[in-house]
Amino acid sequence: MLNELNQRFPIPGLTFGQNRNGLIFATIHTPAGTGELFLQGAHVTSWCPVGHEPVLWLSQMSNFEKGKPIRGGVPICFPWFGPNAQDATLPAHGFARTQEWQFVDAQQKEGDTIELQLETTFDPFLLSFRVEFGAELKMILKTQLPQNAKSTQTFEDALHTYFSVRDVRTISILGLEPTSFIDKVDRAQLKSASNSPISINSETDRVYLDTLTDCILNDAQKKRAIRVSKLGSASTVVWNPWIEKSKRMADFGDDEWPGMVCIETANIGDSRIQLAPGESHSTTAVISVEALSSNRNL
Ligand code: TA6
Repeated sequence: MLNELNQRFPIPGLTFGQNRNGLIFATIHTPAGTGELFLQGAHVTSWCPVGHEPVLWLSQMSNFEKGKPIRGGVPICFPWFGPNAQDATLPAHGFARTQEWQFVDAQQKEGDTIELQLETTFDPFLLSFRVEFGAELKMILKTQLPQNAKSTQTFEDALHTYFSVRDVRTISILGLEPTSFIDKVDRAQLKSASNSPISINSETDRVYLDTLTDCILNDAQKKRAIRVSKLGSASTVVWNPWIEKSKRMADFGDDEWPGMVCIETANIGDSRIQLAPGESHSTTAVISVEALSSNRNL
């Protein structure tokens, strides 16, 4: 499989490898930066544009085994978000992040960008995932319902992006000030807009509703701002597990919580997507990084 992939996609800067548990991954190394993606779950596990520190966070305790979710990077949540509403025994965030995908294409694009395209099926849906590793990280999750499908179908999706921060207690997240949210740490209560940037000083698990806006993760200690732009997504989730929840996750180090925050590009709950036979939907996230000078106003 490895040789076939390396022969099929002879692109400078793109190599395929296999970890000790047999998981296939693609490594990208170009003048624009580096990246990595695991075939299982079409899971982006790292992205580092040249001149910056790694942008995505990955737990030191993550599993990298067949059928187990990777903790960090960009898990793809599909066809539901969180626990399954009908059957609690089903995997949280659905099956897409743990099932086998297929590499279908790899392209060199302008600006030293490499684009990978992967596909999988989750009956009755066809899923394709395009990711561009370059000066920006662009991810497009396209869900199609074939013309011969028997009926209209609905699904939730999320690009559950984990960002690396110096200290989550000192960051701020701009862009969601005017947006109401479901507070999953407080009995899933609907709460009105805070009208101020988000700061994190306890367990935070919020689903922001009906928002199409960019978010900016302002990390003064890393002297950078990360912009999360999106298309085809009406929900944004902000999550940090803080102390106690981190201890309850075996694949999350007890002392890792200060180094990460999730800003997730999603369609959840009332914003779930409905497709008629023959229709498709794309959820897109574009991540970019800019250096923060000390006196820069965002
Ligand atoms: O996106 C936030 C969230 O839904 C949290 O409630 C937490 O469960 C997180 O996802 C991680 O979920 P996972 O199934 O990957 O442990």
